[in-house]
This record gives sequence, C-alpha cells and structure tokens, in this order.
Amino acid sequence: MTITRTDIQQQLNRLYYATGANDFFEEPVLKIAAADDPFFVRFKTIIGDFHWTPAEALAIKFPAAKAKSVLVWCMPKTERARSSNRAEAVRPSLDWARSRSFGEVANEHMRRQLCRYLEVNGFAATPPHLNSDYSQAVRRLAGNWSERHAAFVAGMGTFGLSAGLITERGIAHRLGTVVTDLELAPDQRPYGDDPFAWCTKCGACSRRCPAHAIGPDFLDRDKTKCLQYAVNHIVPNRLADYGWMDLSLGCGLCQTDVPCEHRRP
Ligand code: B12
Repeated sequence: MTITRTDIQQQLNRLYYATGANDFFEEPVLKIAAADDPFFVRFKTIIGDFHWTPAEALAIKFPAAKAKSVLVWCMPKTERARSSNRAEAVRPSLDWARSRSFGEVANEHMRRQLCRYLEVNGFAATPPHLNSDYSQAVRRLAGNWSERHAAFVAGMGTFGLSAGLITERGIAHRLGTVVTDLELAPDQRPYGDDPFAWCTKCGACSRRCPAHAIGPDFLDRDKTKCLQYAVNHIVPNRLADYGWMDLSLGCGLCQTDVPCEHRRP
C-alpha cells in the first residue's frame, strides 16, 4: 500500500489525541528529511563518529532495509505551559514540568505507534531516540541521535543561543523522529545550510537562564552547567514541588519569556 505525506500527518494527528499529547502540546507539524542528505554524514564530524546516520539507525532493527526518509514532528507547548513558565525565575512551573515528564511519555508512544503503523503497512521504521542501543550522553551530553539536528536537516528550524531549535512556531516545543524505508519527498530548508540563521542573538535566553549556562555566542553554551542546575535545584524537590518522581525534568526557562518563544523572530 502507498502511504503519502498526508497519511503520515493524519496518523500523527490521530496519535496526538490518542496518546493524550494534546494535553501538553499544540498539534504536530510534520517535516521530512531525505535519509541520504549529506548533513547526516557530516554530523559524524560535527557531533562525533558515534552519531548514527539514518541508515545505521534503521539497520539496528532492520538490517536488510534501506533508509529513505526521516520523519520529524514538532509540537509547541500549550499556552498554559508557556505562560505559567514565563512567571518563573528559578524552577519550571507545574504545567511546564508535567509537559516535560508526562508529555514526553505521550511523545514516546507517538514515536512507537507511528512505527507500528508503518510496519503494518509494509515499511520498516524505527525511532532512533528510543532504540535500546541509544545513549543520550556518549560524549559531552551528545548522544547517538540528535532530534534537533534531524529537524534542522528536515527544514524545521535553526539553533538558538540556548541550543534550542527556533521554528516557525517558536522554540518552546518537543520533537519526535522516526527513520523509515518509505520514500517521501523531502522538505526544503528555507534557511539554506546555516544552522544559526533564525537566531537574532538578542540574549534574552541568556538573561533568563538561572544556571548562567548561555553566553553571547552559539558555542558558549555550557551543557554541564545546564544539567547540574537541574540536578541540584529541580530534581531533589520533585516530589514536594510537583508530586512525582523518577521522570526527567529540566527548567526550560530559556524557552519562555523570550522573543522566539512561540514564533520565529
Ligand atoms: C542530552 C539532552 C539534554 C541535556 C543537555 C542539553 C543541552 N544543554 O545541550 C539536558 C538534560 C541538560 C537537557 C535539557 C533540556 N532539554 Co534536552 N535533550 C537531550 C537529548 C536527549 C540529546 C541531545 C543531543 O544529543 N544533542 C546533540 C548535541 C551535539 O547537540 P548540541 O550540542 O546542542 O549541538 C550544538 C552543536 O552541534 C551546534 N553546531 C555547531 N556547528 C554546527 C554545524 C551544523 C551544520 C549544525 C546543524 C549544528 C552545529 O549546534 C548545536 C547548538 O549549539 C535530546 C533528545 C535527542 N535525542 O535529541 C533532548 C532535547 C534536545 N531536549 C529538549 C528540551 C526541550 C530540553 C529542555 C528545555 C528540558 C525541559 N524541561 O523542557 C532543557 C533545555 C536545554 C537546552 N538549553 O537546550 C528537546 C529540544 C526541543 C527544542 N525546543 O529545541 C529535545 C530535542 C527533546 C525532544 N524530543 O524534544 N537536554
């Protein structure tokens, strides 16, 4: 059976409601990258040789399949999550925190169920971020598969000073990615090959960062400080502040009360 881009978008929209992702996010925007886009090989140099190409990611589960497309979706956080986080200066609001902890669980279901949909229709598909071989911190908090880099290749947006991806619908969002042997026409990159084209370097995210982890230029960002802030100031009080434990949390203050929060500046 042939599956079109419209079918994938419709399936994502169905999963968005079915998984409860609609409680945390606005509707998913779909973009597609060609699996053989030269950027994916360049990432072995830009990120590290441990970063998978789409072909390597798909081969882990389907050794005989040939990767053709990378499906990427972006789900902006709801106004409720964003506006409540705007008012915070130290740790995330309850609504932001639940969109991280439980919204990502819904997003994990979306990745897996989109793969099942493709498989049932005769295509190989894998969500690299959820692969059992995936590690999120092989070197300097960079893992085997960067969903932001895949989104950049697919034309979704470009990196900001905070390293968040600035999209047409802003920086306050979560991404999902699936690699498949279904061939679909890739999207163009409206910003060409410039990874930082849509950031004005206004510095608002840097002023918002309680960890002082964001500097005036793109390579100044200190990921370890970002992580340590969460480990020392957010995670220990999870149960008292929010009511749950054992699920990841980060503050995301750099993504709210900034000009790129919900639009491309
Ligand atoms: C490890 C990780 C973290 C770590 C480290 C994050 C950090 N500060 O980098 C910790 C735990 C601290 C963290 C925190 C958060 N994270 Co996080 N995290 C990840 C994870 C699992 C892997 C990231 C990775 O491997 N990146 C690869 C490295 C190489 O990326 P990088 O160092 O940022 O890349 C830089 C350079 O390569 C540079 N670059 C230099 N030269 C060139 C040249 C070219 C051509 C290109 C393209 C790029 C480039 O561009 C980048 C920016 O400087 C991803 C999920 C995934 N699998 O992708 C989520 C992810 C990146 N996190 C996400 C989010 C939302 C957050 C938080 C906001 C959490 C929250 N509670 O809401 C915070 C904010 C942190 C921040 N400022 O980015 C989202 C990002 C969405 C977005 N809006 O951009 C992701 C994609 C998860 C998802 N599925 O949505 N995260």
